[in-house]
Amino acid sequence: MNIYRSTLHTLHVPPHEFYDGALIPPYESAARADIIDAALLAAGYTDEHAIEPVSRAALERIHRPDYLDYLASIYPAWCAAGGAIEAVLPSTLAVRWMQHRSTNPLALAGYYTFDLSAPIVAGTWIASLDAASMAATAAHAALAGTLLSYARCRPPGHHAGSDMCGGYCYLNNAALAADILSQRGPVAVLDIDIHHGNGTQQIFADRADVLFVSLHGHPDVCYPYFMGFADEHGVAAGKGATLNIPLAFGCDDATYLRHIDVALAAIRAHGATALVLSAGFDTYAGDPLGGFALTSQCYTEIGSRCRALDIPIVVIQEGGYALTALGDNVVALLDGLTGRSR
Ligand code: SP5
Ligand code: ZN
Repeated sequence: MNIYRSTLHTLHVPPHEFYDGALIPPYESAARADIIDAALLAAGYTDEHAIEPVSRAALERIHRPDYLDYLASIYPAWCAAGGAIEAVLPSTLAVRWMQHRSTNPLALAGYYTFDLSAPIVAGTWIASLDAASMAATAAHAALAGTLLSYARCRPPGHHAGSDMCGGYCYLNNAALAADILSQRGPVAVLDIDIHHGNGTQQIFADRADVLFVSLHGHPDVCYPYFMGFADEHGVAAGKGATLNIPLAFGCDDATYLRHIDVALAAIRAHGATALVLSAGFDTYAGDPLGGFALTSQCYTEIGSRCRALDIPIVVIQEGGYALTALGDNVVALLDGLTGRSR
């Protein structure tokens, strides 16, 4: 199994996030990556590979050029325009009937952001590019014959849409990997983060070749609230290539695995030639941003059922905030994917 990780993520240090109206320390922190790295090492998952910088052209296939320019340049522009030096975090968002695209940096931030949990600091762009590069490199390795890769992406990506950041996400690492893999034939994204992968769904909504399947907390009660319902099937040519499986809070291993089998049946029916596993671990029983009750063993079982697909798999790190268990849970998933028992 190829492992992709680096230390550039430490340049992305969000100072805070708004959580249901409260300004709190960010859940999505550099400590998460450190914990995962330590667990990978202790478990013997050490087959690290070099990361190739992702091309602008590859990014432009999933993100709008103006959004990429925004991410790359907004921090200094925001500060120069009088925004707080702590971070770019707009207090006015361009919603439904307010869509004028201003050139004022203070306004632009509200045009390209859908919530208050994706602050941009000086190093956010470099860190995001690095995470995207891991995903792209892993996808290229899969095209060249590597059966399994794990990209320890930070910041995560599945909430980032074609032109919006939010939910700790800026560039959509999983979508980038899936798009690269789609050169070879139909692919599937299986999103197991507890939060619906709204960005990934939006990016692929009109594509028939990329199946997006997600198991997540029911959006009536779970972030991101406005997307992820079972009646969203995709649009235009993509109709039928989106499958949302919203689940009630309290979901346990047995219930979850029953629905994983539904997801895997859809992936087989799609004829997927490769799988991108958008792997969040906030479904874990102890997760502060979760609401499900999965055990560590469940991740091993998810991994082993994905392995049975017998197609190349690229694992992309998404959420997971129960710090004491995060490392063990990542290793548990990888054990299932590699067929290793401990
Ligand atoms: C990548 C990822 O996992 N992003 C998640 C972003 C979640 N943002 C926090 C949403 C706050 C929801 N409030 C929960 C109320 C339950 N006490
Ligand atoms: Zn999540």
